[in-house]
Amino acid sequence: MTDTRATILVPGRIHPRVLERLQDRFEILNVPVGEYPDLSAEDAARVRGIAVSGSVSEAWMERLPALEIIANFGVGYDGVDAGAAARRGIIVTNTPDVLNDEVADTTIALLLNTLREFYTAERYLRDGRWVSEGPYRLTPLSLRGRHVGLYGLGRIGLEIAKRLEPFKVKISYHTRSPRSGIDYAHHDSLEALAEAVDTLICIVPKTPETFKAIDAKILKALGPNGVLINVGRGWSVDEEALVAALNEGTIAAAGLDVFQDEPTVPQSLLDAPNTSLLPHVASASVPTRNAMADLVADNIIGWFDRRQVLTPVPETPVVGA
Ligand code: A2R
Repeated sequence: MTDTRATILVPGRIHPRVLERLQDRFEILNVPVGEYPDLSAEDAARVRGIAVSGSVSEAWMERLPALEIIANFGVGYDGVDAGAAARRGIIVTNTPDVLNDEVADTTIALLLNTLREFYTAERYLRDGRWVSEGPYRLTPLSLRGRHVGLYGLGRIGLEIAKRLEPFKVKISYHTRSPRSGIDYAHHDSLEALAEAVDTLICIVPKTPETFKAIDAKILKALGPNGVLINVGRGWSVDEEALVAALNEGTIAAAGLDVFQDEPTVPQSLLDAPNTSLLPHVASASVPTRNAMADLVADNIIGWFDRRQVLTPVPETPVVGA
């Protein structure tokens, strides 16, 4: 069945390619982000899909009685109340896999930059200090001899681990269940992992269980040579504890691409020593964001053309029955 003129709601902004792909086939309604959709009852009754890069609460679902699918731009779909959607028989899709390589590449770059201070060294050169003051300082930190722990070894975590192998570091991980067919040492708890390693990479989703999971205790366990890299969600790190750990030398350095309250980064974190801070750019290249946009569009088109989606989230009801 082809169902070409279904109405798709877009709250706030989304990658332009999503709109380009959808606008010929669907009626697009763009509304501001807010507590409830800013729509007449008549328009609300026509909405059958949402394409979103942000959040969709149950309050939105309640006001959209014909809603069938929410297509989320991003692998992390914590902004969408997927449990509520499932209860209402609404499908939720995300954009897994197409960003694994980009995020893994960025993670390695962030790790190396945090250890070897390339950004600061380049600034030194550009400021003319190489000429006036001589060579840039030897970096106290190096990847040599490190033991890297992955908190999360899913689609992205595994790509990070594979990239780490040729760097000749030791690799271990913590997940709730050990991943089959993997030789890296599994630790039953995050604390045990942090005790065992000196470099911790966070790549877990935002869930109630992962809230501020990396706290003062974990940072202490990581130790004075410890380096924290976060490319998952800012939610998983207690930023106050991290600032204290950096200032007090409880750990050596941190590289962060994600923050608790984006785009605001606390001044205390900006002022803390030995950090490399990026504005949530891990997947932010033109090719990768285009692939993510295509997957959002393909999920919506697949649903209205064939009642099939490519990448439903695990909470979503079984489709096509
Ligand atoms: O725990 P497991 O066995 O389900 O392993 C998953 C792990 N994980 C956790 N590990 C320890 N404690 C938890 N409470 C916990 N919750 C989840 O995180 C699995 O190894 C990994 C998630 O893998 P995927 O679902 O394949 O996600 P993907 O595509 O790697 O992306 C991870 C996150 C996204 O949710 C965004 O927030 C961010 O990266 O871009």
